[in-house]
Amino acid sequence: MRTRISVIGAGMVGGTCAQRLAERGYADVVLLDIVEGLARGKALDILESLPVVGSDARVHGTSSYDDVRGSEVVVVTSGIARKPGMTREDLVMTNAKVIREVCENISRVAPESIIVMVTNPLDAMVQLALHVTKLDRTRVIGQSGILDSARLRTFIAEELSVSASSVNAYILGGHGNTMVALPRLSSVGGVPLLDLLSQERVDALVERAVNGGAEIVQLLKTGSAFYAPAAAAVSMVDAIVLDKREILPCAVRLEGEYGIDGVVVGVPVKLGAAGVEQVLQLELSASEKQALLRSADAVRETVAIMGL
Ligand code: NAI
Ligand code: 2OP
Repeated sequence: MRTRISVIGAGMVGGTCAQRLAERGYADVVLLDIVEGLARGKALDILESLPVVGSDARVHGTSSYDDVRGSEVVVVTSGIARKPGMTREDLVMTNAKVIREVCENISRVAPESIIVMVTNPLDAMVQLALHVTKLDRTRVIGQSGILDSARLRTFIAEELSVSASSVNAYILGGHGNTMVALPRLSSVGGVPLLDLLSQERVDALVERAVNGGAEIVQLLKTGSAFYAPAAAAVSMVDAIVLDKREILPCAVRLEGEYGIDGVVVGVPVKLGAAGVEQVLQLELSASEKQALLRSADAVRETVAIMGL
């Protein structure tokens, strides 16, 4: 039987995830939305693109969770996105209702799956998904740090006029204004970033990355970023389905690591066929550790709004 990956929510992020996954060709893709025509229409459009790009994946649009049955990975993108002036936290009550319903359905039809959460506010939604599905923390993982770090890598690469693939940069913490950039541990071609750029320039690039989502919301006006978020979520699916054991910054519930217990925040993990196979513990400075603790507190506050 071919591997099946389901994407819940056929909006901008979900549709783009489905397209990227289908083009890879390593699995069949189910795209589900409450708006049935939307999922079926996008799935059919993606399917008709595959002879051109040379993929034999099957792509199916649906509103029925029966089609999600047996999925190895389920990517959850359903819910509302930010409009100008909104924070990710403004989405909490509306999206909590959606995520509860979606996770109950995933538990019913695909209890063995690994869930990659994308819906915002990301860390709180991962925490809710863990609560509803009762799955182990290794199997419910959120996408945040890959995107945030990719934004920082992009800006560093532009500034230094080098390939972004030569730039290593990490952003950890919650996917909100308290996210924690680690310039001290960032490098370009193995050279420490702070040897190449002044602290002032680095601070400016970090600030742009932290506000990267809002910058795009301001430009688009009617929604939020989707190309880079979809690329980031699909890289997590790659790591799981292809058992890559890749070290990626992902949102995971910490159980004492970094002095944080019972809260979901972004940290580097080893991602493979079993989901999170290891939580890596970086040696943080006192101020970096403080910033991570502050970020965890901000996630705790958002989770408290849901009464968990
Ligand atoms: P969108 O509005 O384009 O798509 C959301 C889709 O979810 C819609 O098609 C809607 O019909 C569907 N939906 C709503 N309730 C549903 C339900 N109960 N069951 C199934 N489908 C349902 O929004 P977009 O741009 O795709 O963003 C989706 C979410 O992802 C938002 O919460 C956004 O904030 C978040 N996001 C998170 C990122 C991250 O890095 N973690 C990055 C980008 C977006
Ligand atoms: C972003 O960072 C909206 O969370 C989304 O673009």
